Amino acid sequence: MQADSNLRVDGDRLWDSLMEMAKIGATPKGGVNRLTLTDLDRESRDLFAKWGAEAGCSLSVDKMGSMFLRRPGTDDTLPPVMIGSHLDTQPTGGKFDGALGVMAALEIVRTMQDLDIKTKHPIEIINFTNEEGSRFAPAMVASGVTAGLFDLEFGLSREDEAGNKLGDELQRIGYAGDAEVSGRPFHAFLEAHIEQGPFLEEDEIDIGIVTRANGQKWYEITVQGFESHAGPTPMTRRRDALLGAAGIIEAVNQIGMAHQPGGCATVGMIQSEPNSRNVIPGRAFLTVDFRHPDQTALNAMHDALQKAVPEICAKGNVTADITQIFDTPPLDFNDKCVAAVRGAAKKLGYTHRDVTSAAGHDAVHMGMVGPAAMVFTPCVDGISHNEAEDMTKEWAEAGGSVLLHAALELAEIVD
Ligand code: HGY
Ligand code: MN
Ligand code: MN
Repeated sequence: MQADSNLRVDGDRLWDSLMEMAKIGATPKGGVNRLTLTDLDRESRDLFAKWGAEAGCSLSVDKMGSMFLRRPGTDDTLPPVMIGSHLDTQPTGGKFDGALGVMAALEIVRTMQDLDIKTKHPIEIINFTNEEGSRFAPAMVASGVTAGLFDLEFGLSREDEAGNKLGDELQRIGYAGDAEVSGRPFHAFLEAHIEQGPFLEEDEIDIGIVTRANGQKWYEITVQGFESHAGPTPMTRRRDALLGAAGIIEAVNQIGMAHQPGGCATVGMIQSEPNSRNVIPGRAFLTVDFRHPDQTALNAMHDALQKAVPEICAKGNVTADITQIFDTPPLDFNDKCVAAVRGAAKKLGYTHRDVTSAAGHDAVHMGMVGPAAMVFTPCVDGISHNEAEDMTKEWAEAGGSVLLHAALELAEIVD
Protein backbone atom coordinates (compact mmCIF):
# COMPACT_ATOMS: atom_id res chain seq x y z
CA MET A 1 0.00 0.00 0.00
CA GLN A 2 1.33 3.48 -0.88
CA ALA A 3 0.99 6.62 1.27
CA ASP A 4 -1.29 9.24 -0.29
CA SER A 5 0.71 11.86 -2.23
CA ASN A 6 -1.08 14.60 -0.28
CA LEU A 7 0.41 13.30 2.98
CA ARG A 8 2.90 15.74 4.51
CA VAL A 9 4.44 16.15 7.93
CA ASP A 10 3.16 19.02 10.05
CA GLY A 11 5.74 21.68 9.11
CA ASP A 12 4.68 24.06 11.90
CA ARG A 13 5.03 21.39 14.58
CA LEU A 14 8.40 20.31 13.17
CA TRP A 15 9.61 23.91 13.13
CA ASP A 16 8.35 24.56 16.68
CA SER A 17 10.22 21.48 17.93
CA LEU A 18 13.40 22.63 16.18
CA MET A 19 13.10 26.06 17.79
CA GLU A 20 12.33 24.53 21.21
CA MET A 21 15.34 22.19 20.95
CA ALA A 22 17.55 25.11 19.80
CA LYS A 23 16.88 26.89 23.11
CA ILE A 24 19.04 24.24 24.82
CA GLY A 25 22.55 25.66 24.45
CA ALA A 26 21.40 28.76 22.58
CA THR A 27 24.22 31.27 22.02
CA PRO A 28 23.89 35.09 21.85
CA LYS A 29 24.73 35.00 18.12
CA GLY A 30 21.73 32.75 17.39
CA GLY A 31 23.62 29.47 17.27
CA VAL A 32 23.78 26.47 19.57
CA ASN A 33 26.64 25.23 21.76
CA ARG A 34 25.50 21.81 23.01
CA LEU A 35 28.65 19.68 23.20
CA THR A 36 28.13 15.95 23.57
CA LEU A 37 27.59 14.54 27.10
CA THR A 38 27.43 17.96 28.76
CA ASP A 39 24.51 18.91 31.00
CA LEU A 40 23.02 20.69 28.00
CA ASP A 41 23.23 17.48 25.98
CA ARG A 42 21.48 15.67 28.84
CA GLU A 43 18.72 18.31 28.72
CA SER A 44 18.26 17.77 24.96
CA ARG A 45 18.21 14.00 25.46
CA ASP A 46 15.61 14.25 28.22
CA LEU A 47 13.43 16.45 25.98
CA PHE A 48 13.76 14.04 23.04
CA ALA A 49 12.86 11.11 25.34
CA LYS A 50 9.82 13.00 26.71
CA TRP A 51 8.56 13.92 23.22
CA GLY A 52 9.16 10.36 21.99
CA ALA A 53 7.17 8.89 24.89
CA GLU A 54 4.33 11.35 24.16
CA ALA A 55 4.38 10.05 20.57
CA GLY A 56 3.90 6.49 21.77
CA CYS A 57 7.51 5.30 21.61
CA SER A 58 9.47 3.23 24.10
CA LEU A 59 13.09 4.18 24.83
CA SER A 60 16.17 2.01 24.84
CA VAL A 61 19.73 3.37 25.30
CA ASP A 62 22.81 1.48 24.17
CA LYS A 63 26.22 1.23 25.81
CA MET A 64 27.50 4.23 23.83
CA GLY A 65 24.51 6.29 25.01
CA SER A 66 22.73 6.39 21.66
CA MET A 67 18.95 6.65 22.13
CA PHE A 68 16.45 4.47 20.24
CA LEU A 69 12.74 5.42 20.51
CA ARG A 70 10.71 2.54 19.10
CA ARG A 71 7.22 2.52 17.59
CA PRO A 72 6.00 -1.07 17.26
CA GLY A 73 5.22 -2.60 13.88
CA THR A 74 2.31 -4.94 13.21
CA ASP A 75 4.97 -7.66 12.98
CA ASP A 76 7.27 -6.60 15.80
CA THR A 77 9.63 -9.47 15.18
CA LEU A 78 10.82 -7.76 11.98
CA PRO A 79 13.93 -5.54 12.03
CA PRO A 80 13.04 -1.83 12.35
CA VAL A 81 13.31 0.99 9.85
CA MET A 82 15.65 3.35 11.68
CA ILE A 83 15.47 7.11 11.20
CA GLY A 84 17.84 9.42 13.03
CA SER A 85 20.79 11.75 13.36
CA HIS A 86 22.42 13.61 16.29
CA LEU A 87 21.57 16.28 18.87
CA ASP A 88 25.15 17.19 19.82
CA THR A 89 26.58 20.30 18.16
CA GLN A 90 29.86 22.04 17.45
CA PRO A 91 30.88 24.72 20.01
CA THR A 92 29.84 27.39 17.51
CA GLY A 93 27.18 25.23 15.92
CA GLY A 94 23.76 25.99 14.49
CA LYS A 95 20.14 25.07 15.17
CA PHE A 96 19.82 22.49 12.40
CA ASP A 97 22.99 20.36 11.97
CA GLY A 98 21.83 17.02 13.38
CA ALA A 99 18.72 18.39 15.09
CA LEU A 100 16.84 18.50 11.78
CA GLY A 101 17.31 14.75 11.34
CA VAL A 102 16.25 13.88 14.88
CA MET A 103 13.26 16.26 14.94
CA ALA A 104 12.14 15.14 11.47
CA ALA A 105 12.27 11.53 12.67
CA LEU A 106 10.18 12.52 15.70
CA GLU A 107 7.73 14.34 13.42
CA ILE A 108 7.31 11.13 11.40
CA VAL A 109 6.14 9.12 14.42
CA ARG A 110 3.94 12.04 15.49
CA THR A 111 2.31 12.09 12.02
CA MET A 112 1.84 8.31 12.11
CA GLN A 113 0.19 8.60 15.52
CA ASP A 114 -2.10 11.42 14.37
CA LEU A 115 -3.30 9.43 11.35
CA ASP A 116 -3.12 5.99 12.99
CA ILE A 117 -0.76 4.81 10.24
CA LYS A 118 0.46 1.26 10.89
CA THR A 119 3.56 -0.32 9.36
CA LYS A 120 4.68 -3.94 9.21
CA HIS A 121 8.22 -3.10 10.36
CA PRO A 122 8.74 -1.26 13.63
CA ILE A 123 10.12 2.28 13.38
CA GLU A 124 13.04 3.38 15.58
CA ILE A 125 13.98 7.05 15.79
CA ILE A 126 17.54 7.69 16.94
CA ASN A 127 19.84 10.24 18.57
CA PHE A 128 23.46 9.08 18.15
CA THR A 129 26.06 10.03 20.73
CA ASN A 130 29.01 12.25 19.74
CA GLU A 131 28.46 12.61 16.01
CA GLU A 132 30.42 15.87 15.86
CA GLY A 133 33.72 14.58 17.21
CA SER A 134 34.45 18.03 18.66
CA ARG A 135 34.63 17.27 22.41
CA PHE A 136 35.65 13.63 21.91
CA ALA A 137 37.53 12.68 18.73
CA PRO A 138 36.92 11.07 16.32
CA ALA A 139 33.56 12.06 14.87
CA MET A 140 30.61 9.67 14.56
CA VAL A 141 32.21 7.46 17.19
CA ALA A 142 28.98 5.87 18.49
CA SER A 143 27.71 4.91 15.04
CA GLY A 144 31.30 3.84 14.36
CA VAL A 145 31.04 1.30 17.19
CA THR A 146 27.65 0.22 15.76
CA ALA A 147 29.38 -0.31 12.40
CA GLY A 148 32.26 -2.21 13.98
CA LEU A 149 34.76 0.47 12.88
CA PHE A 150 35.73 0.86 16.54
CA ASP A 151 35.28 -1.53 19.48
CA LEU A 152 33.22 -0.49 22.51
CA GLU A 153 36.29 -0.08 24.72
CA PHE A 154 37.77 2.41 22.21
CA GLY A 155 34.52 4.36 22.12
CA LEU A 156 34.09 4.58 25.89
CA SER A 157 37.75 5.48 26.48
CA ARG A 158 37.78 8.61 24.27
CA GLU A 159 39.03 11.56 26.31
CA ASP A 160 38.23 15.27 26.03
CA GLU A 161 40.86 18.00 26.48
CA ALA A 162 40.29 18.00 30.26
CA GLY A 163 40.90 14.22 30.42
CA ASN A 164 37.24 13.25 31.00
CA LYS A 165 36.41 9.83 29.53
CA LEU A 166 33.38 9.43 27.25
CA GLY A 167 32.17 6.43 29.29
CA ASP A 168 32.42 8.34 32.58
CA GLU A 169 30.51 11.28 31.12
CA LEU A 170 27.76 8.90 29.96
CA GLN A 171 27.47 7.65 33.56
CA ARG A 172 27.50 11.22 34.90
CA ILE A 173 24.57 12.38 32.74
CA GLY A 174 22.64 9.13 33.25
CA TYR A 175 22.78 7.84 29.66
CA ALA A 176 25.08 4.83 30.04
CA GLY A 177 22.64 2.34 28.57
CA ASP A 178 22.77 -1.46 28.58
CA ALA A 179 21.65 -2.26 25.02
CA GLU A 180 24.33 -3.78 22.81
CA VAL A 181 25.85 -1.30 20.34
CA SER A 182 27.05 -3.38 17.41
CA GLY A 183 24.92 -5.92 15.65
CA ARG A 184 21.62 -4.11 16.34
CA PRO A 185 19.42 -5.35 13.45
CA PHE A 186 17.78 -2.88 11.08
CA HIS A 187 15.81 -3.18 7.84
CA ALA A 188 16.89 0.27 6.60
CA PHE A 189 18.42 3.46 7.98
CA LEU A 190 17.41 6.97 6.85
CA GLU A 191 18.82 10.35 7.86
CA ALA A 192 17.65 13.85 6.94
CA HIS A 193 20.31 16.56 7.14
CA ILE A 194 20.96 20.07 5.88
CA GLU A 195 23.40 20.04 2.94
CA GLN A 196 25.96 22.20 4.80
CA GLY A 197 27.05 23.48 1.38
CA PRO A 198 25.63 26.14 -1.01
CA PHE A 199 24.61 24.16 -4.09
CA LEU A 200 20.97 23.11 -3.46
CA GLU A 201 19.94 26.64 -2.49
CA GLU A 202 21.94 28.26 -5.35
CA ASP A 203 20.28 25.99 -7.93
CA GLU A 204 16.84 26.22 -6.22
CA ILE A 205 16.64 22.47 -5.61
CA ASP A 206 14.36 21.41 -2.74
CA ILE A 207 15.80 17.94 -2.02
CA GLY A 208 19.25 16.35 -2.35
CA ILE A 209 19.14 12.59 -2.94
CA VAL A 210 22.43 11.57 -1.31
CA THR A 211 23.87 8.68 -3.33
CA ARG A 212 27.45 8.79 -2.02
CA ALA A 213 29.47 10.23 0.87
CA ASN A 214 33.12 11.26 1.03
CA GLY A 215 35.70 9.21 2.88
CA GLN A 216 37.60 10.87 5.73
CA LYS A 217 41.06 10.57 7.29
CA TRP A 218 41.85 12.46 10.52
CA TYR A 219 45.33 12.89 12.07
CA GLU A 220 46.91 14.39 15.18
CA ILE A 221 50.43 15.82 14.74
CA THR A 222 52.79 16.82 17.57
CA VAL A 223 55.81 18.92 16.53
CA GLN A 224 58.75 18.88 18.95
CA GLY A 225 61.28 21.77 18.94
CA PHE A 226 63.19 23.44 21.78
CA GLU A 227 61.92 26.23 24.03
CA SER A 228 64.35 29.14 24.27
CA HIS A 229 64.49 32.89 24.77
CA ALA A 230 62.90 34.98 21.99
CA GLY A 231 65.67 37.58 22.40
CA PRO A 232 69.19 36.19 22.61
CA THR A 233 68.57 32.98 20.60
CA PRO A 234 70.04 33.64 17.13
CA MET A 235 67.57 33.12 14.24
CA THR A 236 69.85 30.47 12.73
CA ARG A 237 69.93 28.35 15.92
CA ARG A 238 66.24 28.10 16.71
CA ARG A 239 64.14 24.92 16.86
CA ASP A 240 60.76 26.60 16.57
CA ALA A 241 57.92 24.02 16.83
CA LEU A 242 55.22 26.53 15.84
CA LEU A 243 57.16 27.51 12.71
CA GLY A 244 57.27 23.80 11.86
CA ALA A 245 53.52 23.57 12.42
CA ALA A 246 53.01 26.59 10.17
CA GLY A 247 54.85 24.78 7.37
CA ILE A 248 52.64 21.73 7.88
CA ILE A 249 49.48 23.85 7.78
CA GLU A 250 50.58 25.30 4.44
CA ALA A 251 51.42 21.81 3.14
CA VAL A 252 48.00 20.44 4.22
CA ASN A 253 46.26 23.19 2.26
CA GLN A 254 48.42 22.50 -0.80
CA ILE A 255 47.57 18.77 -0.58
CA GLY A 256 43.88 19.66 -0.59
CA MET A 257 44.30 21.98 -3.56
CA ALA A 258 46.32 19.34 -5.43
CA HIS A 259 43.48 16.79 -5.18
CA GLN A 260 40.66 18.60 -6.90
CA PRO A 261 37.89 18.18 -7.67
CA GLY A 262 36.54 16.87 -4.40
CA GLY A 263 39.52 16.98 -2.05
CA CYS A 264 39.15 18.84 1.26
CA ALA A 265 42.00 19.45 3.72
CA THR A 266 41.68 21.35 6.99
CA VAL A 267 43.78 22.09 10.08
CA GLY A 268 41.10 22.89 12.65
CA MET A 269 43.01 22.82 15.94
CA ILE A 270 46.44 24.27 16.82
CA GLN A 271 48.10 24.49 20.24
CA SER A 272 51.49 26.02 21.01
CA GLU A 273 53.52 25.47 24.19
CA PRO A 274 54.38 27.24 26.36
CA ASN A 275 52.28 29.84 24.48
CA SER A 276 54.24 32.74 25.95
CA ARG A 277 55.03 35.87 23.93
CA ASN A 278 58.78 35.84 24.48
CA VAL A 279 59.48 32.09 24.39
CA ILE A 280 60.25 30.22 21.16
CA PRO A 281 57.59 27.43 21.11
CA GLY A 282 59.06 24.06 22.04
CA ARG A 283 55.94 22.02 21.18
CA ALA A 284 53.00 22.41 18.82
CA PHE A 285 49.90 20.21 18.40
CA LEU A 286 47.67 20.30 15.32
CA THR A 287 44.84 18.27 13.78
CA VAL A 288 44.40 17.38 10.08
CA ASP A 289 41.05 16.52 8.44
CA PHE A 290 41.24 15.05 4.87
CA ARG A 291 38.15 14.20 2.79
CA HIS A 292 37.63 12.92 -0.75
CA PRO A 293 34.89 11.06 -2.68
CA ASP A 294 37.53 8.76 -4.20
CA GLN A 295 39.52 6.29 -2.06
CA THR A 296 42.61 6.34 -4.32
CA ALA A 297 42.81 10.13 -4.10
CA LEU A 298 42.28 9.99 -0.32
CA ASN A 299 45.17 7.51 -0.06
CA ALA A 300 47.33 9.83 -2.18
CA MET A 301 46.57 12.71 0.19
CA HIS A 302 47.65 10.45 3.07
CA ASP A 303 50.92 9.61 1.32
CA ALA A 304 51.59 13.27 0.50
CA LEU A 305 51.24 14.19 4.19
CA GLN A 306 53.61 11.40 5.29
CA LYS A 307 56.19 12.75 2.80
CA ALA A 308 55.76 16.49 3.48
CA VAL A 309 55.98 16.45 7.29
CA PRO A 310 59.52 15.00 7.65
CA GLU A 311 60.81 17.35 4.89
CA ILE A 312 59.36 20.40 6.70
CA CYS A 313 60.75 19.22 10.03
CA ALA A 314 64.25 18.62 8.65
CA LYS A 315 64.36 22.20 7.37
CA GLY A 316 63.39 23.58 10.78
CA ASN A 317 65.48 21.14 12.85
CA VAL A 318 62.34 19.92 14.63
CA THR A 319 60.67 16.48 14.79
CA ALA A 320 57.03 15.41 14.45
CA ASP A 321 54.82 12.45 15.33
CA ILE A 322 51.78 11.80 13.10
CA THR A 323 48.94 9.65 14.51
CA GLN A 324 45.99 8.70 12.29
CA ILE A 325 42.87 8.67 14.50
CA PHE A 326 40.05 8.22 12.00
CA ASP A 327 39.76 6.44 8.66
CA THR A 328 36.35 5.97 7.08
CA PRO A 329 36.01 5.06 3.38
CA PRO A 330 33.78 6.77 0.79
CA LEU A 331 30.38 5.06 0.78
CA ASP A 332 27.77 4.42 -1.90
CA PHE A 333 24.33 4.43 -0.25
CA ASN A 334 21.92 1.53 -0.79
CA ASP A 335 20.09 1.52 -4.17
CA LYS A 336 16.71 0.47 -2.70
CA CYS A 337 16.83 3.13 0.01
CA VAL A 338 18.03 5.79 -2.43
CA ALA A 339 15.19 4.83 -4.78
CA ALA A 340 12.69 5.18 -1.92
CA VAL A 341 13.98 8.71 -1.23
CA ARG A 342 14.00 9.65 -4.92
CA GLY A 343 10.51 8.17 -5.46
CA ALA A 344 9.20 10.15 -2.49
CA ALA A 345 10.64 13.44 -3.78
CA LYS A 346 9.13 12.76 -7.22
CA LYS A 347 5.72 11.74 -5.81
CA LEU A 348 5.55 14.88 -3.65
CA GLY A 349 6.56 17.11 -6.53
CA TYR A 350 9.77 18.51 -5.01
CA THR A 351 12.68 19.48 -7.26
CA HIS A 352 15.53 17.10 -6.52
CA ARG A 353 18.93 15.94 -7.71
CA ASP A 354 21.52 13.31 -6.79
CA VAL A 355 24.32 14.67 -4.59
CA THR A 356 27.45 13.46 -2.79
CA SER A 357 27.89 14.36 0.86
CA ALA A 358 31.19 16.10 1.62
CA ALA A 359 30.32 15.98 5.32
CA GLY A 360 30.42 12.84 7.42
CA HIS A 361 27.19 11.52 8.93
CA ASP A 362 26.07 8.60 11.10
CA ALA A 363 24.28 7.30 7.99
CA VAL A 364 27.72 6.63 6.47
CA HIS A 365 28.59 4.25 9.30
CA MET A 366 25.11 2.67 9.28
CA GLY A 367 25.52 2.24 5.51
CA MET A 368 28.61 0.14 6.18
CA VAL A 369 26.51 -2.51 7.97
CA GLY A 370 23.10 -2.24 6.32
CA PRO A 371 20.90 -0.47 3.76
CA ALA A 372 20.99 3.32 4.29
CA ALA A 373 20.28 6.58 2.51
CA MET A 374 20.04 10.30 3.25
CA VAL A 375 17.77 13.23 2.42
CA PHE A 376 19.46 16.64 2.09
CA THR A 377 17.68 19.96 2.40
CA PRO A 378 19.18 23.32 1.40
CA CYS A 379 20.51 25.66 4.08
CA VAL A 380 20.99 29.43 3.84
CA ASP A 381 24.20 30.31 1.90
CA GLY A 382 25.41 26.76 2.63
CA ILE A 383 26.58 27.92 6.06
CA SER A 384 27.08 25.29 8.78
CA HIS A 385 29.41 24.68 11.75
CA ASN A 386 28.71 28.37 12.29
CA GLU A 387 26.17 30.12 14.55
CA ALA A 388 24.63 31.77 11.47
CA GLU A 389 23.44 28.35 10.19
CA ASP A 390 19.86 28.76 8.96
CA MET A 391 17.12 27.17 6.85
CA THR A 392 13.44 27.78 6.04
CA LYS A 393 10.39 26.06 7.50
CA GLU A 394 9.42 25.07 3.94
CA TRP A 395 12.73 23.28 3.39
CA ALA A 396 12.34 21.48 6.75
CA GLU A 397 8.77 20.43 5.85
CA ALA A 398 9.87 19.18 2.42
CA GLY A 399 12.77 17.18 3.89
CA GLY A 400 10.55 15.75 6.62
CA SER A 401 7.82 14.79 4.14
CA VAL A 402 10.24 13.03 1.79
CA LEU A 403 11.71 11.22 4.80
CA LEU A 404 8.17 10.22 5.87
CA HIS A 405 7.22 8.73 2.50
CA ALA A 406 10.55 6.94 2.10
CA ALA A 407 10.24 5.50 5.62
CA LEU A 408 6.64 4.36 5.04
CA GLU A 409 7.63 2.67 1.79
CA LEU A 410 10.50 0.80 3.43
CA ALA A 411 8.51 -0.05 6.60
CA GLU A 412 5.48 -1.16 4.50
CA ILE A 413 2.17 0.47 5.41
CA VAL A 414 -0.52 -1.95 6.63
CA ASP A 415 -4.20 -1.34 5.91
O1 HGY B 1 32.86 16.27 10.36
C1 HGY B 1 31.76 16.07 9.85
O2 HGY B 1 31.59 15.98 8.65
C2 HGY B 1 30.55 15.94 10.74
O3 HGY B 1 30.16 17.23 11.12
N1 HGY B 1 30.85 15.13 11.90
MN1 MN C 1 25.67 16.63 11.35
MN1 MN D 1 28.34 18.72 12.09
